[in-house]
Amino acid sequence: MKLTGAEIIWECLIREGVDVVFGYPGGAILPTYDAMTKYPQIHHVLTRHEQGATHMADGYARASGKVGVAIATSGPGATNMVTGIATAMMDSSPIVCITGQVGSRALGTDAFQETDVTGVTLPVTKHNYLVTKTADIARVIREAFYIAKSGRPGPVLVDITKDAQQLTAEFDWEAAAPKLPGYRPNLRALPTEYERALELINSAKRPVILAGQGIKLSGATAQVLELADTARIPIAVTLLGLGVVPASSPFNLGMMGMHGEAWVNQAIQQADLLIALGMRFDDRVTGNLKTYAPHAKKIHVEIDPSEVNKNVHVDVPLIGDLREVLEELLPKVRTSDRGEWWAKIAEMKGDSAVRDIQALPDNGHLYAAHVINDLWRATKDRDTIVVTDVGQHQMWEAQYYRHEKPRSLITSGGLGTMGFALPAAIGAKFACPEKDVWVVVGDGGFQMTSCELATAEQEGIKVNVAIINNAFLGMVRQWQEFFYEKRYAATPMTGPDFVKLAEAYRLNGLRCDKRAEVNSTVKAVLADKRTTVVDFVVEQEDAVFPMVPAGADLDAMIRRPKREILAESGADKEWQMPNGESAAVSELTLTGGPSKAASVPAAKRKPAPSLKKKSAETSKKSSRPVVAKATKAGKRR
Ligand SMILES: Cc1ncc(C[n+]2csc(CCOP(=O)(O)OP(=O)(O)O)c2C)c(N)n1
Repeated sequence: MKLTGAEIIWECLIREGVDVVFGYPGGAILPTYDAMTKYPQIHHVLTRHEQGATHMADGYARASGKVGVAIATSGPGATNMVTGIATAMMDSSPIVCITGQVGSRALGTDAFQETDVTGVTLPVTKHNYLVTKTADIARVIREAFYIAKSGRPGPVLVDITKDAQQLTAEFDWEAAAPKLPGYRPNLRALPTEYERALELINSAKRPVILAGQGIKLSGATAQVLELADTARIPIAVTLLGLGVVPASSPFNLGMMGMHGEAWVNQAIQQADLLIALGMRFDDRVTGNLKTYAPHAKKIHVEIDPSEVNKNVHVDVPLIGDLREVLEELLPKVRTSDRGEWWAKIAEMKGDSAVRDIQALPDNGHLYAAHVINDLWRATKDRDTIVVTDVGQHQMWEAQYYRHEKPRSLITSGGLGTMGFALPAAIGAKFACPEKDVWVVVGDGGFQMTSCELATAEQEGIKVNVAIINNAFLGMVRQWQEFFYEKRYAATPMTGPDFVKLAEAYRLNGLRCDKRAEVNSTVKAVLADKRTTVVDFVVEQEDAVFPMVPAGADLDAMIRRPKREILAESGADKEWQMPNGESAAVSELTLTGGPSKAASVPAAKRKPAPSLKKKSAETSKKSSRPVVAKATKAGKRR
């Protein structure tokens, strides 16, 4: 059957099982948009920005496990996609991006809206194609889907010239089967490697499983839990691995790394064996590589051979699909109780409880951690996906929202892309319309892609947006507080009245600045059929604890001082120096955490003088603490 290139694109998408695409039209992709009208079985979501389209495709892919599709025009349309593509690449998310390109004769002439998009995206795609011939389109799209979802998933970009979309060619789906002789996504470990791994697992005294998102990607949750249960091995989880084993599992220690639990990092540093499952020893996870897990042998189970020995030297690599590897290992893993090791871990855990901000009684101030914890309580019995943005709120979400299921947390872990959350959540909602989708986002990141509220409204879908509004680029402010003597350069940030913003998009907006009202606010959000934006007005200068300073030893953490917790609750003022601190760090530890100045309830916050007038013009409810310029924290109010 002879079809135009544009028609072939849609025919291929239908055969790949695509039911929704996210995109934005323009000249070079116009033939494809024109042909779209003949294919109503695929729903097209018009985004407000091409970055939004890629994040939506990414969110769709992460929530469903299927390939997400984004479409854009040439030049600026395609370059706007780059951040979303890089985000998907870093987190192994399977998306296919289709971009229009100028006509093949105009290639290389600096034609209107011409950009060498395959060149631009080469380092941030798993693979990419420039297609100039109609007859190649079907094969390339089939290959793109195959590459995106096989082995270690990732983004593939297909750039198609306008004439290739317009001209016709024979469409034969069967004949277009992928031909990729050099691509071998299904490598297998050698039998000797299995034997060495078993020897190490069976003889270890202090083993720790490092659980990454590869467990989710290969669907190996049951096998990991069986390994932990059989050999009584504690599990430490990466940020992207949250949910791959239930938070409530007795084997799940919690999150590792820069903002991981203190005892988890301590356990890793004391381990004699690390069994790394589908994770890549990212620098946020290891801290100082020279001192990382110094006593531990390392087994690395990984589908992508290029990850093995990349950051950390491993003793036994097991290349292959995680579930298959574990199924091979499990029958030969010896049962063991490892009582001493568990006793040691329990001891390390005890110290952390008194530092938890949850130990603070409700003093009328709203702390972000409380918002997340209360949000978790209010939503835990519903089928919920939380999509976070990047910053402090992301880490508090990771610490206080207890994920029980794989794919219940979607977050930009590798690239750390602000602006990811709202569009990714819209994509997730398309993937899982039956689930509640919550966005947990900072006031900074929300403002990067808040235009996608219009997409939610136009599509009539419901996502729930919890803005953790601290009137700062909080995580950067925290680094400035800790490492730049509180010089808050370019981090105080005002925003619009978020309630009115939501209303301007014909959506629902709420504000909450009291802990006691978080629960009722969440209930009100769930009761409303529309997308709802909640402006949670929180303490401005709280910090995420613990924190491993970048490049420091994994167990040299800045901890939330006990004394603050104890002082706030009226108890003793005793506190402890953190482990392995430098003089600077001990100073930071003393000053870190919610300062007196930061403890002013939101309602009593005063705007800085120069912004007073402007602020007074807004409604009383919407007035936000504003900071005119970088000043020392204590002098701002
Ligand atoms: C696109 C992008 N630009 C800059 C950064 C650097 N960055 C990381 S966290 C952060 C602050 C985030 O502030 P906000 O969104 O308000 O969240 P909070 O940390 O206050 O929770 C910034 C600027 C980033 N991660 N992504």
